[in-house]
Order: sequence, then C-alpha cells, then structure tokens
Amino acid sequence: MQWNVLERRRPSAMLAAAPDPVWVYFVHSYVVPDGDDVVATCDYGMAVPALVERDNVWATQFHPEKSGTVGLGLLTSFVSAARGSDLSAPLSGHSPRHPRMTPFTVFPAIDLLDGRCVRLYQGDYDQATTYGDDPAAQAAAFCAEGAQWVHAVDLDAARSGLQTNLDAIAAICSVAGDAGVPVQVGGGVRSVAAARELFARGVTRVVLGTAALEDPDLVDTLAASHRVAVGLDARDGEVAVRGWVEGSGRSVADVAARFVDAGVDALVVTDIARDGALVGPDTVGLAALLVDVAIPVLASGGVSTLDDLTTLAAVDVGGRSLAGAVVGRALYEGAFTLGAAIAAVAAVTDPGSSGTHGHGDGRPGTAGSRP
Ligand code: AMZ
Repeated sequence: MQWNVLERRRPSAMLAAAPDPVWVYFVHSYVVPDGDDVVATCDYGMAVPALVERDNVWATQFHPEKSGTVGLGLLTSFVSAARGSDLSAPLSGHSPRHPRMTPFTVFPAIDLLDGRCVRLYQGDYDQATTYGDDPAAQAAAFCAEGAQWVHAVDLDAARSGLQTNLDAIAAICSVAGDAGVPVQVGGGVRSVAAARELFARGVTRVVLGTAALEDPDLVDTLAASHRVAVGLDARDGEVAVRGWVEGSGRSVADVAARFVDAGVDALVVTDIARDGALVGPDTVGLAALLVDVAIPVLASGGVSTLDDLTTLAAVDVGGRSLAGAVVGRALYEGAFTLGAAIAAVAAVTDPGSSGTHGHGDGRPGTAGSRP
C-alpha cells in the first residue's frame, strides 16, 4: 500500500488535465498482463499496468477514491463520459499549476432547536447533540475566528413550518452584523411572510428547501428582490422535505434544473446520510452536479477533516468549482478550528495568499451586491 507515480503511455480522457507527476494510491493485490489497452503503468520493479482503457471500459489498478484530486478528476471524467457530456473541456483534479480564481467559502453552521445550538445525526430529531444554549455567543465565536458567512437552520421550523427561533436568529444576526459577517438561514421558509420575518431580523440570504419542491414559484418571487439559496437535501439520491421526514420522489439534479434561471445565489446540497455523521462529503456526487447544473453549489454534510474541505475546494470540473461548504459537527467536536479551515481552503484556492481573505458568497465577483 503506497503512493506511486503513473508513467503515461498514451493520452486518455482519464488523465485529461492531471498534473505531472501523477501521484495515485495503490493497494496492490494482483497484476494484469500488459497490452495495447494500457494507458499508464507504475514502476514496482517492473512496469505494472495501472490504467486500462478499451472503448468505454476504464479500469484502474490504483484506488481513485484514495487518490485525492487526481482520483476525483478521473471519477468525474468517468461520470461525464458515461452521461455523454462534452469532454473537450478537460475535467481534472486541482493542480497547483492552475489555481482556481473563484472563492470557496466555509460556512460554520448553527442549527437551532428550541433556542439551543444542536447537531442532529443524519437529520434525526431523536439523535440531537446539544452544543450550547447561547446561539449569539456561538456566532460571535465563529466571527472572531474569521467567519466569512454564518449558516443557521431553524430545525423547529423545518419540521413544523412554525418559526419559533426568531429571537435566536435575531441575536445571531446582531453579533454577526457587528462583525460585518452575513448570515444565511434555512428552515421553514415557505411563504413571503416567513422570509420577511427573517430579512427583518438582519438575515442576508434565506434557504428554501421544502418550498423549492412544493411551491417553486415562491423561489422566483423572493429571488426577484432578495437573496435566496435553494436547499436540496437528499437521501439515497431522493430530495427530502419537511425536516427530512418526507421524501419527494425527485432527484437533486431534476429539482435543481428548475432554478437555473431563477436568479438564486446557490444550491445548498446536503447528503442526509452524511450529515452530522463525520464520514466525509460526497465529493464525486457534488462534482457530477456541477456537470449538470449551472448554479453555484455549496456542499453540506459529512465534512470531518481538513482534507475533506481541501478536497472539496479543489474540485474542478471543466473550470467549475464548488462555491463553499457548510461545516457543523466537525467544528463542534474540535476536529479542527474554523480558522484552520479557512486557512487550509485558502492554501488551495489561492496558493499565494497568507490565508486571509475577504467575504466570499458563492457568487463570483458579486459579493455584497444585494441587498
Ligand atoms: O436536520 C434536519 N432534519 C433538517 C435540516 N438541517 N431539516 C431541514 N434542514 C435544513 C435544510 C435547509 O437548510 O438543510 O432546513 C432547510 C430547509 O428547510 P425547509 O423548511 O425550507 O425545508
């Protein structure tokens, strides 16, 4: 088991824009015979076939899922090719030789249940961990660590539709506002009136989940005058609604397509099985969504290490990148600090920077333009 370098024999979409040298991770158990289909080999005292391609069959001897951004680029190319997408724009993992130009924003999460800061496990209201009873203090702590945005969810409202945490949201917005940090809030925004309650308390952007499924015109209406994101929370590929208690029968890409021209800032895409579970994000699925939908995508659910974050920040699908990630339990459990997360991401997105940067919002070049 080890990292080793590929030696390319011939061009292939699999490695369209992979950097040089191409480091990948092997867990060897067998060697296949050499032949015309071999795209790349690896030196293990002999030239071991490592990448094989015949027509639409691709095979790897190494583990793409363990091979960082090179593996991710390969898997993304595979998804794109399988869907018949145009591969002329190279799909690649991030290379320091081609630093991305768009910001990647880390959104520390404050999930509110009965006025307290909690995290649910896989969205299950019966598996809540309470991390504090002062949401404003939590917001202040995040801001002190350099937060660029704060992501808050009214879990009571997500389940019942009734906004019972408005005082806590106002308090979060007050301290964040003092620090110049915008706040986005989701949960129970299913009417213009509910959105108004939030904007009146200083919320910069609302996240609509259930309403995006059940009343998509509301997204259009709100997005015409305010900042809106669409929250797509999926279990086994099916978008869930009403606090993730009910399924919708529709896929993320299907629902997202409705909002391409709606003027929304972003999609906030949550993999429910990973949420609060510290198992790593669905990086390949998120990258595939970038192929399908031309709306900025924020990843949510599963981030457990700084590597998870830098892998997300490094996603590059034909020049498109993820706009950011929501991080919750990893921060509360002390896996890493928000400051470390922001610095780690900056090292990927802007390798020349010192790790400090301004407010990103998921929309390249439009930070702070509305409202
Ligand atoms: O954890 C949950 N059960 C949960 C959760 N975190 N249910 C909903 N939400 C969040 C979504 C989105 O930000 O991620 O609430 C928002 C969607 O709420 P609504 O009411 O618009 O569906």
